Amino acid sequence: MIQNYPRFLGEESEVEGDSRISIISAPLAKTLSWGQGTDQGPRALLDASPALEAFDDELLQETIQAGIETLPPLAFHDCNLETACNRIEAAVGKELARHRFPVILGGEHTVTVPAVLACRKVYPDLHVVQIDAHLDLRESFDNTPLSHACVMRRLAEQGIPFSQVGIRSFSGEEWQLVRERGWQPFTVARMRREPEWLAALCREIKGPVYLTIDVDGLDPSIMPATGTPEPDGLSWVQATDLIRALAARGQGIVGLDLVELAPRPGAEHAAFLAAKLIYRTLGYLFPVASPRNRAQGGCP
Ligand SMILES: [Mn+2]
Repeated sequence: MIQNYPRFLGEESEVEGDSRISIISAPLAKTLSWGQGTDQGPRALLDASPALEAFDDELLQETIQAGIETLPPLAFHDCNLETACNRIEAAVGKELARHRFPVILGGEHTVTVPAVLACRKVYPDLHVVQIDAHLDLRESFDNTPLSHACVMRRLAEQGIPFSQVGIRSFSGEEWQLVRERGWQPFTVARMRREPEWLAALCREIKGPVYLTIDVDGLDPSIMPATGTPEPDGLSWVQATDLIRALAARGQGIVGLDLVELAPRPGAEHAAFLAAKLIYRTLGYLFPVASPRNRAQGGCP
C-alpha cells in the first residue's frame, strides 16, 4: 500500500459515505518521442489541485460533495507496456463495477486504450471524443503499436466510433487514411471554416461518450507543459463549451482521461489549469446544487 500520495483537492474531497468519482493515476511513460516527463503529470496535477476553490465559480456548487476518492497511483516500473495496459484496464474495470465514474490521469496517451476498452465492456455503444493536436492514427511508431502516436488507430481497429477535435499536426500517411475512410476530424482549419462545428460534433455522437483530453489539444499559451506544444490550439472557453455540451447530452460522459501533462519549471500554472479542467468537467456531470443555480449549457 502506497502511503502519502497527494489527493485531488486535498483531503477535503473525500466525503463521508460513498464517493461517486474515482481518480486513477496512471503515470505511464514508456514510449515517449520528444519531451519527457509525463510520468510526473498525475502527481503535478494532484499537487496543484488543493489550490482550487472547492466552490465552482461557473456552476455555483461544491462538486466535491459528489465524493471524489483519489486511489493510490498505479505503478509500472516493474513491467512492460502490455502488462501496464492490462493493469490500467483492470483498475478502470474495477471502479466501473462499483458504479464509480473513472478519471484516469496520464501519463502518455497510451493509457486511453485500456481505459476505453474497460468502459466499452460496460457501454457497448461507447463513442470516444478526443481533444488533441494530433490524429494519433499511425499504424506504429518506433516499432511500437501501443505508442501514444497510435492510440486512435488501435481504437478504430476495435470498431469504436470516435470524433477528433483541435487537430493541427499529422503525417501524410495519417491524412491519407482519414481520406480513405471518409473520416472528418475537427481540425482547427475546419473549426475556423465552420462556426457551427460544435453542433456538428454533437450530431455525429450516438452513444455515451468517453472523453480523452490530450493537453496538447489546448493552446500552448495556456498549456505549455507538454511534449509537443503545437500553436493554435483550443482556448479554455472552447474546451469548456465543448465539454459542457457533451455532458448535457442525454447519455452524457461515462469516462474521462487527461494525458500528456509534462510538468515544466516555471509553468506550474499548467498543472493548475489541468486540475481545474477536470474539476469543471466533474461539475458538469455531477450537479449537487439546486438546478436553478446551474449554468445553462447543451448542444447548440
Ligand atoms: Mn497529442
